Amino acid sequence: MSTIALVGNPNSGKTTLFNALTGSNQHVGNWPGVTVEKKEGEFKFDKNTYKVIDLPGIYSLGAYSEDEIIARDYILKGRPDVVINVVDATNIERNLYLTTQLIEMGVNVVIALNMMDEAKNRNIKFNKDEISKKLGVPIVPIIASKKEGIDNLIKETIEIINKTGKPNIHISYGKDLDKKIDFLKNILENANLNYPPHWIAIKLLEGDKYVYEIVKNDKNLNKSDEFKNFIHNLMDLTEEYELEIVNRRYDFINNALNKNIIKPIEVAETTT
Ligand code: GDP
Ligand code: K
Ligand code: MG
Repeated sequence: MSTIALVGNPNSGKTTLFNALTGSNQHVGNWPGVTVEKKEGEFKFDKNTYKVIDLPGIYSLGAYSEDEIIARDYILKGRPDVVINVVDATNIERNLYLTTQLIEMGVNVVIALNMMDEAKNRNIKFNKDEISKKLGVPIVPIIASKKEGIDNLIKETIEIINKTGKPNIHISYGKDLDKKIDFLKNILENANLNYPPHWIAIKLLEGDKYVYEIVKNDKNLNKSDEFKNFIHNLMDLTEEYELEIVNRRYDFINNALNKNIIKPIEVAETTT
């Protein structure tokens, strides 16, 4: 059975979409070891059954909260066939920050651009196809609360499930960091770390303690002096790297949205 994970910011409409997809065919449990709620359900399409998982709402995929760790561990170890990234159309810039991190994980992503009714009310217009092309991710507009666009979303999702090959979307973090990522990636590729090397490399540069421990304790990793030195010096530099990585993710988003989103100029509040 293929598995679909729903990922998005809190209040983007994940649970509403989950209900629209699975109807009453769902059950609630807990993630192992924690009290965070785990919702699983199923739907049928063309005689096939698809499993759907509603992941906790998150803004990022770091290791700062239990919710973030649950989401990223599930995406990387549970290996869903596709991630539906629920994006609030009225707040697309901020929501796409999470999308950049899904792209970094190298997983199959489809964006469900939700709250299209609200976006329309606020006169926000998208050049959806151009944004999709720039991000390298398909975008399906939906109104989860009215069950609109769900059929299109299911079709797009199944198309991705049936497609062979991994997505290959390139986010540049600048010449210097890209070089460091490549250096780490080459070494990490020869170990069997259960996580994609490209992702681990970025997380190390961001100073992710959880990933750092995995790398430090792995016995199969060929720790050359060059590598050991690199890792040893890393912790003093990650603050700077982290900031640069955040900025480059936003560059990637702004480049995709540039000229492809029209918003009315927000009227400044007056205090007269
Ligand atoms: P979650 O935190 O991501 O699970 O978000 P929820 O599914 O709980 O939705 C948050 C709120 O947004 C709820 O009040 C929903 O009824 C509402 N909502 C969900 N989808 C839509 C939509 O497409 N349009 C509008 N206007 N409201 C929506
Ligand atoms: K909620
Ligand atoms: Mg929810």
